[in-house]
Amino acid sequence: MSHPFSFEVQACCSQTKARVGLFHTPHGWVETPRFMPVGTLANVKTLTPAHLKDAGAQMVLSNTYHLHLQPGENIVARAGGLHRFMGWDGPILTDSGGFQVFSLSEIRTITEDGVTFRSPHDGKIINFTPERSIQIQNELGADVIMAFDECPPYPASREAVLKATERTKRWLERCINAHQRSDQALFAIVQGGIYADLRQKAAQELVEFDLPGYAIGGVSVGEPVTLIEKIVQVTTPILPFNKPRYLMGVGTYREMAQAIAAGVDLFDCVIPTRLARHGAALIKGERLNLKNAQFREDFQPLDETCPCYTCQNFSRAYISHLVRAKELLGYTLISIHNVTELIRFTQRIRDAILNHRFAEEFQFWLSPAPDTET
Ligand code: PRF
Ligand code: ZN
Repeated sequence: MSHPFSFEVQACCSQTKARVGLFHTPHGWVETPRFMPVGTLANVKTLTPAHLKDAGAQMVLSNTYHLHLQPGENIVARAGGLHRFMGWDGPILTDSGGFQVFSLSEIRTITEDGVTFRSPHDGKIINFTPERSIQIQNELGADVIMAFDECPPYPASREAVLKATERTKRWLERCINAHQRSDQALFAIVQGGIYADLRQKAAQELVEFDLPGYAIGGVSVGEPVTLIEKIVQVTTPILPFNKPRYLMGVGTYREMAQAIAAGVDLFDCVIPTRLARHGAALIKGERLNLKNAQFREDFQPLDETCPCYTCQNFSRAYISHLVRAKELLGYTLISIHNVTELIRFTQRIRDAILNHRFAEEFQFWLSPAPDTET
């Protein structure tokens, strides 16, 4: 396994910085730009790997924090690694755990060494350090593993963000030293909050480490969407052209289109599966709440232009019935559609870039955003 990872830019848009790429991993390639569904606990909620393949998923995400708490990385390793354990033979990416500790556990302390928190299951004290996160991710065995970073909250002072950004760089060095497996690509994460100069400084410093990929973290944490767009635009020009770029936790139509125009390749978000569990379907950028009375006798598919299994076989009336009755199949059917829809959106952008029509076809999403909170 001499060069298990490579990234080729295959085409570029002439009016924006958008590009089409192919990312090779030990478990196959990923065509970019692309949306990655989130499988927090080694499953994308309510979907089987067969559903994910049909939806066009190429790479899926999972989480170090959740898998460490249950079932534990030792069980996953004994199963033969995450791919075998979850029955997904395509590329997998694991997030490093720090962000999930900050956003999900109540009691936590951050020091230079790492993060200490209480297990929400049994109250046991758990310590995550850069070394520990990498060791767990080495045991889980995903194709792409993420550096252990500190994501400052929004809003946060410049001083606080500067501190978190500098610590993230020191933690990256520790991650690189701890990383043991050449068949896993370690991606760095650029922090820096809403401060353009801190973002650029962080990006410049992290690029020095010459890693196989770079992520933009610390966005979509409550700031106005116009700031997300600005942060992405000032960061991407500093990242290496010939390495994949991943915008963490972003998966709305507008933010993905804008970020792709700035040169981002990969996205993930829980939106499609979370909305599905609330009975909401994504249709051409809008959200349809299937619990609304108007759908009880609506015998059309969710989206007549969608090729997904749900839209080919079932009506809004049927899905509305399932969701009202809290039948589990309802959540599966909407998740199939929503995940397909977001992957198709990024696939349509990919095709448009290849056909030199991205800026025209996606003008609607590329125009300035209304000033709303994320
Ligand atoms: N860091 C990590 N994971 C993340 C984020 C981050 O900043 C975000 C922010 N949107 C989502 N997931 N490690
Ligand atoms: Zn559909």
